Amino acid sequence: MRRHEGAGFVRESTRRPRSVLLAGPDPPWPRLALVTASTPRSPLVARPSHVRVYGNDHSPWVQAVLLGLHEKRIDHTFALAPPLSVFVRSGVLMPAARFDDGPCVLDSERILVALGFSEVSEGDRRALQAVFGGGALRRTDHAWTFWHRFSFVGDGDPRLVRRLWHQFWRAFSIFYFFVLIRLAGRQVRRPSRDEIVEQLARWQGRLGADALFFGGEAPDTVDLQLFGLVQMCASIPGPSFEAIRTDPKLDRLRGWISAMQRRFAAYDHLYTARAFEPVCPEIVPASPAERCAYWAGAASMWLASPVTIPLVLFFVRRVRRTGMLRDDATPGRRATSK
Ligand SMILES: N[C@@H](CCC(=O)N[C@@H](CS)C(=O)NCC(=O)O)C(=O)O
Repeated sequence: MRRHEGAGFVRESTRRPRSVLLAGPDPPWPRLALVTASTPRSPLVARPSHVRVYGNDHSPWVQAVLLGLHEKRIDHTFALAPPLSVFVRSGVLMPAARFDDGPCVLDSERILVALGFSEVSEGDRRALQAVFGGGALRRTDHAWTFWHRFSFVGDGDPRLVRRLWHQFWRAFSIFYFFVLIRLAGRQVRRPSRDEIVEQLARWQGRLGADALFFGGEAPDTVDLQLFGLVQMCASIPGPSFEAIRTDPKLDRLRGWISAMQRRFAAYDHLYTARAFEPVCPEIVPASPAERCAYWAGAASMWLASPVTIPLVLFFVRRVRRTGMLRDDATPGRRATSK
């Protein structure tokens, strides 16, 4: 089980805690929560006692949330398949997170802001999306590699039966992304290596002269999302990962990756563990039983394609029509309820 106990929360424990009744609209945690004093860059936040994250750790946005929870030492569990009520509302859209007994919240930035990290500027959001597009579009270049790499992702539920069910059912999300990327690949031009390097070089140019992180002395939302993107690229290595690893113009970016890797050396979802210094423990792969359940799910999704393809198209349209993929961090972002 991937579960992290909430000890040693250095960044916030050094501040004087202040008990405040939480007011204001739409908090992702129950009202009357205890909140802590915070810096001007991070709004008042509650410290949930437990967060349940739904998604797949190949997703950069799921990675960003898991990294944020790790950074804050917040107890959390990770499930590959959402509950049915969340699936009905938002399909496989990930990440979704449940703070204690509150409603499920969508969108990595929204979740990270609720955890006390900063909002991202519109320009940074677009630049992150550009890196995402460059990496994501190449993921299905080799169909077998795509399906096979996903088979190793483990589920965090303590009960075997639930883990097997999650593995079987999450095959729908892999099927969904396979169809979506293949369809998008027909409509969107793939960036060349030079364009990928240029996008990444712009990011490294943003690092302050002496700063270890984009957030300054500690990682902030942009660090978590960009490092999440690096993890996505490493999870199924393609041209973006090759550029990140080897391009001579990206030395500073690699320095930042190493700084992040040092900070997250004990993190459970590190796809770059062996690719960058310091070398870290590799991810524990799913058990053979879980992988069998995943492959049974994958076969079922293909066999049931007269049903599953229309279901994919239904959710692709629904997610876009209802604005669930919106990029801005202002109010109006969607949260699915229980
Ligand atoms: N802005 C969202 C983006 C989330 C997102 O794009 N998630 C992808 C997985 S990497 C997804 O679930 N996409 C479903 C879809 O595009 O329909 C966030 O930061 O959470």
